Amino acid sequence: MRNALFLLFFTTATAAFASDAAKLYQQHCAQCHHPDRLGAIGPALIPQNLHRLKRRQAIEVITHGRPATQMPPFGDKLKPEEIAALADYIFTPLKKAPQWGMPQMLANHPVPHPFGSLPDRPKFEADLDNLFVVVELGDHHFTLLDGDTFEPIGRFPTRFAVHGGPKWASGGRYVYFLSRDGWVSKFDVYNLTWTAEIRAGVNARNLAVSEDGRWVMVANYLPHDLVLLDARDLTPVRIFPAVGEKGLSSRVSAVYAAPPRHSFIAALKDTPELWEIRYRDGADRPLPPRKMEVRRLRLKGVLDDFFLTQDYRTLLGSTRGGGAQVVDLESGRDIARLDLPGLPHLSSAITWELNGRRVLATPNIRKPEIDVIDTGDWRVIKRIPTPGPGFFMRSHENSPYAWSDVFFGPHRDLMVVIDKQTLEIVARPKPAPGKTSAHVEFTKDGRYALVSIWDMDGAIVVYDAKTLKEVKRIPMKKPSGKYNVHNKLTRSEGTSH
Ligand code: DHE
Repeated sequence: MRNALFLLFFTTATAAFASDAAKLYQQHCAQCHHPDRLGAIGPALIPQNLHRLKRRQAIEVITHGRPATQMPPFGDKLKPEEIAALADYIFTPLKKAPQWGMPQMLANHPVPHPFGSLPDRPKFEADLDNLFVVVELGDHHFTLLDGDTFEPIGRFPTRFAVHGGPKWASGGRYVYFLSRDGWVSKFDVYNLTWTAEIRAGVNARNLAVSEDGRWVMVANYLPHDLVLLDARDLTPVRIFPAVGEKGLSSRVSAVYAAPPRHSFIAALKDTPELWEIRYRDGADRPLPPRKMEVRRLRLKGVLDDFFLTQDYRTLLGSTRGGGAQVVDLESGRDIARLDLPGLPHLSSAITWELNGRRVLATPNIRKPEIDVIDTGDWRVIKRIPTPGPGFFMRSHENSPYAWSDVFFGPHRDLMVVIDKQTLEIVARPKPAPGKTSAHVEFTKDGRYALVSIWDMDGAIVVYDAKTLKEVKRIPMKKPSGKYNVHNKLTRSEGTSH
């Protein structure tokens, strides 16, 4: 009886507490973060979008605000227990899955500069084939960097929490960005301005652009779908609900463009299927969106992350629970299994020639090793021990070295440089002792390697890729990835695609 009374009291108290938090939310947060917490000028406040934020950090942000953003402090308006209740509230799952279809997308689709309305000549002088986009997570900006002088051409605000590689397209004139909250933003490099945006989902994974510059495909966790956009002004043209063969609705792990196949390749996260969606037919004629069909490839296991070989005939995917599977994209068959412990970060893998064979190297985000695999017979030929697990790997056709970070663990301020022929670590640069260093990208000629110091008081450190000596340091706010237009558009073997 006492227990039942206590339970009744507890349940009633919790319900009252939750409803108080809901009221507080509507009063203080809804205007910027959306009445249903889906995000508006402020980010979405639902567990799916917050999983990199800890509860104590949420309390800190509500109390003190977020510098360099429009988030004000509430410490003088709300009591500590009200702030704690709000923090709990935003980590509470929504009662109903949010609706995000064509009407919602079209209501969130500003087009400040319609396609074709801006001049076709760049406003600045630089080698247009050696520009970098550098994402600065610290205050949600990106810098357009001249890859010859290493001088910034401009710095521009982005949506909150851009994730994944922004995609260069149309010979380097446009770049497409995606935020975790599902905002796709198109930047015109010639005119140094954003031309169109759309919110294509509530919680998005990544986007891909077709090689003809015609289509953008967005992979979403929430809702469960792929969204096809007209790349010119980001008008949504088709939604592909991510429903597996057995009727199970699924999140989409990621989508990539496969240029020689004229298709998008996507992996489903909750059912073992890979999808291929072609945008040109067998006679190489463009297909209208309604005729783009989903080709389903059945897999033995669900893929979290995957890598497409340089010829786009084969896919190597990491399987939940360890190991990796190799899929032949033509036949749709599993052709090999690999013993890769931990969680290889395959979207960051690179390849090169070694003794006449093409090898692939991947960092591992759970194990302190880099695995080198022969792509001819899919044998692991070397496991290179590293001072900690890594996130990103890079090289360049003109460089004898492959670089990886050591993103996790006590040695996160180190980088490792591997000789691509001996497979030995030959240097361990420490660009900023005590600060995480990560993510390398090379200039178009491979002469310089750029490393991010992942810190609010951070920088891009430029190394001579041959002597491994530092040549320049450009201050930036928590720079994450950087993307060289030439290396991306030529699909360099040393970078992600
Ligand atoms: Fe990423 C790329 C998934 C956490 C920074 N990350 C990608 C891609 C995928 C992915 C599928 C490829 C997208 C593309 O470029 O088209 N990332 C995941 C995860 O599943 C994971 C582990 C958990 C999650 O939160 O989703 C994850 N990623 C992170 C981070 O915590 C990082 C370090 C900081 C952040 O921005 O949130 C991070 N991911 C990046 C970066 C890239 C990326 C910088 C682009 C790499 C590149 O150079 O191509």
